[in-house]
Amino acid sequence: MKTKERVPDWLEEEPLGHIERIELLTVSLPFVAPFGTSVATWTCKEALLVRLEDKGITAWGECVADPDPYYAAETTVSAAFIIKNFLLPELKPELSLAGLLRRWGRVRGNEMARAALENALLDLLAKRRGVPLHALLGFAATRVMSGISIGLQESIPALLDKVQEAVASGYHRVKMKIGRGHDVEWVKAVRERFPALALMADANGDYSLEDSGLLARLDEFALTMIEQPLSYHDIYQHSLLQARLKTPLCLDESLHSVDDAAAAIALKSCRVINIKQGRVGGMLAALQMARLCKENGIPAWSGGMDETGIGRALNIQLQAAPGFTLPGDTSETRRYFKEDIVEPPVVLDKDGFIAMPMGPGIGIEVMEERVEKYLLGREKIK
Ligand code: OSB
Ligand code: MG
Repeated sequence: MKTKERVPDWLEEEPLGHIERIELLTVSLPFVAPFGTSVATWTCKEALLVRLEDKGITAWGECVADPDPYYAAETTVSAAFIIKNFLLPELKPELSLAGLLRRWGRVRGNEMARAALENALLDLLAKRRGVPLHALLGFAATRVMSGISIGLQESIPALLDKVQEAVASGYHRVKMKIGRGHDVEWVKAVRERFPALALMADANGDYSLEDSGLLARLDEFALTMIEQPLSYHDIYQHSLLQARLKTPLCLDESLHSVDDAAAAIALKSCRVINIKQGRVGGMLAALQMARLCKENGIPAWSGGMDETGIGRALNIQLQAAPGFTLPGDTSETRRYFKEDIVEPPVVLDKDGFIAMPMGPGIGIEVMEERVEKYLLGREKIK
């Protein structure tokens, strides 16, 4: 199976050049409502941001790690540590981005830390050329599909209200979180009320193979997929489960690289793949993964990590690439934050699509006074 692709010339050839100022910032934005999953309930979005400044250009990256290791092993603090001590020291003006990524090859794991810095550098390169990121990467799109991920709710009526709201907003598909004690009855209630809805469920690894019988009961509800039913570090057991279910499985947190995705495809562990650029090491790795999926007839979609507008903009830019054939977890800003740190907010058009930001780089503007307002800490590296 092919897992490598030729990189664009600019990526190999263009030196990254001098960067005047490099900073790491941590912000915490309150959510409009707590986001509950089988692994944690988050009441705010704490995010590590990478800020680069050079000749009047400001570029940004957002690390998708949470402050805790409940969804993934990396945290905001571990990512800052890795960026400062192992990734930034490799950055030299004469290196191209591809050259830098090769030097990062010694660093194992820590994909979220890499992604934050790689994405900030990509934003800088695109802004220097005055082109949107998707164009720099060789893609074109004017809009992308939308999808919403509804957290675990207090009761089935509360869940039905949330789904109703999402349907009224025009989302192209709805994902509901499930977990032990919040599964068959909850999915059944949503399906009975919304018979034609494109609906899926995300368990965040709450089940084990012994639950195959229970999970098979979900087959009758025509879910487009079940996301990560088994452990966050399993690929193999998912292949055994997939063989027992009619519903397609989708892997999220157990795929950290293109090679992981290749293993999952070869083992038939899933029929769909969730690509989170932040989880797999950045935009370039995400594009390789999308290409692998496309070559193997595996539909892919862009996941989300409740990002601020910076990470959300990256996810939208990414979806201009071929391979992202399913709606992602890309939702309107207002369902996460009363006030975000970027303008303009993400909104759905009358057909439920999200407009591709056409400004240079990630295409949106970071409101620095709001970053200050939600700032937990700021460290100037250079
Ligand atoms: O499993 O996809 C997940 C959010 C945080 C951590 C893990 C997940 C999620 C989501 C929300 O489902 C996606 C979003 O709205 O950004
Ligand atoms: Mg998930």
